[in-house]
Amino acid sequence: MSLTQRVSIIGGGGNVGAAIAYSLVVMQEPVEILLVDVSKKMAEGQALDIRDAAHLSPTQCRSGEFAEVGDSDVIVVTAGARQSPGEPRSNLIDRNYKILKSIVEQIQPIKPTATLLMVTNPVDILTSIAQKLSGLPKAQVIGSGTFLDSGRLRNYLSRKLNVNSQSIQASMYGEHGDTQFVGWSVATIAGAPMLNNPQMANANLKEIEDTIAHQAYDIIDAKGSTYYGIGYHVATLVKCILENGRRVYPICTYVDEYNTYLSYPAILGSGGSSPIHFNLSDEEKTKLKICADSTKAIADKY
Ligand code: 6V0
Repeated sequence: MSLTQRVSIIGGGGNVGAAIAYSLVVMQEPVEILLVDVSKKMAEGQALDIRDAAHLSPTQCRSGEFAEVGDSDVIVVTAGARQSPGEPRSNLIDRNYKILKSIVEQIQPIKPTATLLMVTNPVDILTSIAQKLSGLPKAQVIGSGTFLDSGRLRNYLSRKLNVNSQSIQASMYGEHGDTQFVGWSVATIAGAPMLNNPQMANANLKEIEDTIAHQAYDIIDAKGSTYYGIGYHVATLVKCILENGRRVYPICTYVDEYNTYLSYPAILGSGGSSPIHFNLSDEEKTKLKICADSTKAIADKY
């Protein structure tokens, strides 16, 4: 059966790329997945392994060449170095910029309607750089941003409040990095302000925020890297783009008000993303501005 939509995952020979592909298979997404990697052997191995599962799903998966990528509907980039235990994501910028630049050169021309989805860290800075390198419209270049961190937050609050995480609207803002923060002033349980909930009365908000922001370090300390959580979250974004889902997710999106890419709630569909306005508190707006200024200052150097 020939499928009409294609997702290419560059870095697909690695853990995160393979976890995204596997998640799409489990989600039964009818799409052709192309795994592309500087290590052809790893891409081929992952594709063969995933294909063993994919025959039970409408998803197809194979390894491919850089020259095939530009024609894809969604191009996901997971290629690059990952954090060592204790290392901040920001340390990866020089190494991963070089890799990103060489990738974008190799996949041109990119189909004008494609969405480029960055996952490689530091993801918010590299999303900004990917937009400049690719020449695609700003809306069509996005990053996974704080979608994973926001999932971790909802998961934590769900357990604390004994409410299903689907009924919790709470997000991490700013960057998928050490300065991310919770938008407590706009967090709700099914529309009711979260901080009015009696169970939150004595909660240490800073401690919750720090726990979420540092969760990746705990996983990396224990098992070397994180991939299942990010894999499922990115597959969810890919599915939303392919199906023009128009759902709101906290992702890395271009925010005009701050003149840069930031992790911020945005509507996601086949044309890419557009941020929606949240009336954050003055303190939260200041944190967002600090984050925007530092992300932009670094991205502008490249
Ligand atoms: P990995 O398992 O080492 O895979 C990386 C892959 O990239 C390898 O297969 C490499 O061969 C490949 N690669 C390197 N250079 C190139 C190149 N020039 N062209 C094509 N492929 C190349 O790492 P892992 O998959 O664990 O992590 C990948 C990236 O995702 C890292 O930068 C992580 O920091 C980042 N993550 C981002 C997350 C997020 O929330 N945004 C979460 C987890 C990991």
